[in-house]
Amino acid sequence: MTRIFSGVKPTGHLTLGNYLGAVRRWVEVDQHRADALFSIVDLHALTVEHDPARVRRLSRQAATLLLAAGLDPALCTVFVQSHVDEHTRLSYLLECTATDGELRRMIQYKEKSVRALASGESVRFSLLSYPVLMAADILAYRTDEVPVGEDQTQHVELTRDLAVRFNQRYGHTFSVPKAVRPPVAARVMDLQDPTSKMGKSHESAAGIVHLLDDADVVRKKIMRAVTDSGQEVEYDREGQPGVANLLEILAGCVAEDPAALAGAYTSYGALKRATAEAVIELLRPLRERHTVLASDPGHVDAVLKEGAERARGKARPVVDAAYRAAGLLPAG
Ligand code: AQP
Repeated sequence: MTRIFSGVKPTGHLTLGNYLGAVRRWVEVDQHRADALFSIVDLHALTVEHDPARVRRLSRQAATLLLAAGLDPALCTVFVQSHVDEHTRLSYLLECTATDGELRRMIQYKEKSVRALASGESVRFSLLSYPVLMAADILAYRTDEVPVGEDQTQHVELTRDLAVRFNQRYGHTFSVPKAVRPPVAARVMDLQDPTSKMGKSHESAAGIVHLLDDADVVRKKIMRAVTDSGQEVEYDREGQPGVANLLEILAGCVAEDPAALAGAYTSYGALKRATAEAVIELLRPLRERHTVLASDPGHVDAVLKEGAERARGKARPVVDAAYRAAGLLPAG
């Protein structure tokens, strides 16, 4: 059976980008067709300045949102990364496989280290090494497919390279995974700056739709979205990035083609209104289920505990095999 692994980082409140680019596909497709593991990758949230209490809060909130979105613990495994030690155990072996040069080429490292330095922070070593931990997250489960948004493609490429290199050096140990992207809305852009990705840890929330924003807030953010100087509604990512982003969001919500949708609107205002209402309708059931689940944190904790046990059971034999292959003496 195909094995799938993917995750979300508790660095902020989950966004429409996380949902359209990743989570919706996990819910509607992946958990039904494969042995799927979905993780709150909390260790990755420590690579930049963070408030411990906030990371804890966001981790539980992310888990609650994934269940509210429709991940079903009877069909898939939902767990917190730091509850399964195999991820960090394997990460060290992969640090011994990766090179300094290939990690410094990672786009997210370049962007986030510049941002950290600009705001007077030091750049944590883990920001450089985190793609290796991500590779460990994936390879520990002999994952075949990694459903992610476009921004994570480079990290999955690195994971593939590390798997191939390790297998060549020490014998076949890991499956070589591939990234799988959603057909539309693989990269939802910030509504105020449609040339940059809608990211949950961005400072200004004006261009970001959070999954828990109420209907009025969603409407306001979308009606104030930056559009382009032209008049026509055309799907042109280069020439009209703001309009193209709205068309992709609308297309993602109603499962249609963005270029085909463009012809149905004669003004930016009408496109914004339609997009806002489509997003509100898409998120309504998720928000309602979140309210119910959030009132029962004991249930969410129990799901996470059972998920971690299941994940551990799958990862341990793979990581033990990698340790033996690399020449480490078994503990007995
Ligand atoms: N804007 C986006 N469009 C499409 N997909 C997206 N994803 C994230 N943002 C978009 C996908 O969501 C999944 C979980 O993302 P993540 O939690 O690993 O974090 P990230 O990719 O680093 O995204 P963020 O929200 O921008 O976090 P910060 O701001 O902390 O860096 C992934 O599959 C991702 O591709």
